[in-house]
Parts: sequence; structure tokens; C-alpha cells
Amino acid sequence: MLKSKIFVMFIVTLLVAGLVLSGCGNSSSNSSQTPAKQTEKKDEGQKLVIKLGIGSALTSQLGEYAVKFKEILESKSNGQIEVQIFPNGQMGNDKSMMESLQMGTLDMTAPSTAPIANFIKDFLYFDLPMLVDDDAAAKKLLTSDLAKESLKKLDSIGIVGLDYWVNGFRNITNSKRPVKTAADIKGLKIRTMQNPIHIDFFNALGANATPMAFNEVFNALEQKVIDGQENPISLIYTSGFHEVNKYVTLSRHVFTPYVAMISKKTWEKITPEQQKLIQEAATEVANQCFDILNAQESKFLEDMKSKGNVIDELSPEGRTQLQNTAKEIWKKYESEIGKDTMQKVMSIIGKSY
Ligand code: TK8
Repeated sequence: MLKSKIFVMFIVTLLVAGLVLSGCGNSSSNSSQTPAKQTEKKDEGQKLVIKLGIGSALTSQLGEYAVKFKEILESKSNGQIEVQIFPNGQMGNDKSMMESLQMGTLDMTAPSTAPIANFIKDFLYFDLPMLVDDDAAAKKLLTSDLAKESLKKLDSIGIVGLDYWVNGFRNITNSKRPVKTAADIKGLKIRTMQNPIHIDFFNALGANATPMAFNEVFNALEQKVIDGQENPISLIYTSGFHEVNKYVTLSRHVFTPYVAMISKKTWEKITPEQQKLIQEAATEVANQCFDILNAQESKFLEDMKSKGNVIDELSPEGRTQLQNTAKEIWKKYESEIGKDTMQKVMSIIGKSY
């Protein structure tokens, strides 16, 4: 009797151990941050490892793009290329990750165009406020020859631009009050991206624009160093900004893209075949961005409503005020962006100014 009991326990122990071991195996192969298993590395000396750093969480739209990119590239290369994702600004902020690409200490990242404009002025036109009204116009701009030419300009700073991924339409959040008009924005201390157009726009609306890197925003909001910030819903939600900012206005005041980019040092080290696979994977992700983003945003918005966030639209009057202020900013930046480029942008999206 005792013997059979011990035997049963022995079998159960073996089964449990087996389950635990196979479970571990699964989770480590799913995890993007686990370094490749040492034994595997030895067998596959040819394997190319691409380190991709992003500023936001794996659950954000950019996180989902990064995971898609990894899946596509690893499967297309039959496992000969491995993508390791470092989310949450672990590898630095947009600016410092770009600098790491220049030095060759990080392979890939995808910053917003706003901080890119500090390296290459040509990217400034993307951040003009109240310019892009809907997904259709955004798609036209992102797939235009003008946008493709801008990507090529990254070459001069030691970076290869692969394609545009979508950050999205940005919305204002704050802890003080509902924002429906320009008057409601007045006096609010709002974090903006580190880009002169964003800073000028919010200051012109009467806010106290406070530029800072993305990974500092949550703490600054929580400690009330700033009252609010502006970002697409996906980043507001996955960064927890809605937990410290009750009021959300679907202002959609600017549409910002990401640029998926790779270090020129890495690019020149790899084979033309590997380059082709990386380019194709980045473009496949680009083609799926709007679907991924829109699915996330409607889900997150519902959840924010159920958690007690106050979600507003700009009033018609408020929208006109923002549009008028935006037009002043367009004029202000006309010479820096170039009249010719401004005209191209307007004709791509079907607007005049
Ligand atoms: C993430 C940033 C972020 C951007 C910002 O690294 O800074 O507000 O929207 O997505 O690029």
C-alpha cells in the first residue's frame, strides 16, 4: 500500500517537473528580452541578432509593431535573424537611441519624427499642427515621394530609414479641467515633445509648454510638475497617463509618425539578402499599422471611460481656434521648412494655406 502510494507520488512529481520544464521553455522562447539560449548560439554561428529599442511599452502600438516586425523577420529568415526588443526606454529615449544607432551600439529604433527634426530639419513638416485630418490624408503623406526622400536624408547622419510606422493622432490630457476651447488650455503646464513646432503651438495657445523626453512624463505628471501632456490614446493608456490625468480631449491636433530605422554601421555589416529581409519586414509592418493602432485605440478608450476618465471633444469654436493658431505656426515655419516643401505637403493632403 505504502509502496504504491510512493510510486504514485513519484509519477506525479515527474509529470509536474515535466510541465514546469516545458512551460519554462515556452516562456523563454516567447520573451523578447531573454538572451538567446547559449547552446543554440553555439550551433548557429551565422545567426544575426538585431537589437531593437523602443521608448514605450510592449503593449503600446509601437510595442505591437515591434513584435510583428520580430515575428515576420524571424520567420522570413528561417530563424537566421533574431530580433531582441528592448521596450520602455530601457535603451534610452528617442534622441539617445538615435545617437546609439549612429555609434553602432544599438541596431534599430523607431522614434517619432518630432525628435528626429533636431537631427535633420527636413522632418519638421510632419509635425505641423492641424495639418492631417484623417487616416486617408495620413496615408497619402506617409507613402508620398516627399516622405521617401526624407527617409533617405537620414543617411547623412549614419542611419538608414526603413519606413514610416504610425504613432497616431495626438490628444491632450490634463489633471485640472475639461479642455474644449483654447481658453481651457490657457495656463496649463503641458509637456510637449522636444520639437520647436510643438513648443510654439502650445505656447501660442496660452499653455506653458514644457518639453521633455517621453520616459520622464509619467513621473512629472504624478508629481504634478506638469498638468498635462499630449499623445495618441495608445500611448496615454499603455503609459498610465490616464491614471494621473482625469481629463482627456480628443483634439487630434497633430498626427505624428514613427520612423523605423537601423544603424548604418549594422546595415553595412550585413548581407544584401539580410538587408532585403529587414526592409521587407519593416514595410509589411508599415502596411498593418493603422489596423493595429485603431483596434487598440477603441479598446483602450472604452476602458478609460469605464475607469472614470472624462473624455471630451473640442467644441466647434475650440477647433476653429486651434486651426487658426496652427495656421500662424505654418506661416512661421514656412521659410525653415521651405516654401517648395510646404506646397508639396499641401498638395499631397489636398489643402491650401
Ligand atoms: C516614444 C516616443 C513617443 C512620443 C512622445 O519613444 O515622445 O510623446 O509620442 O511615442 O516617441
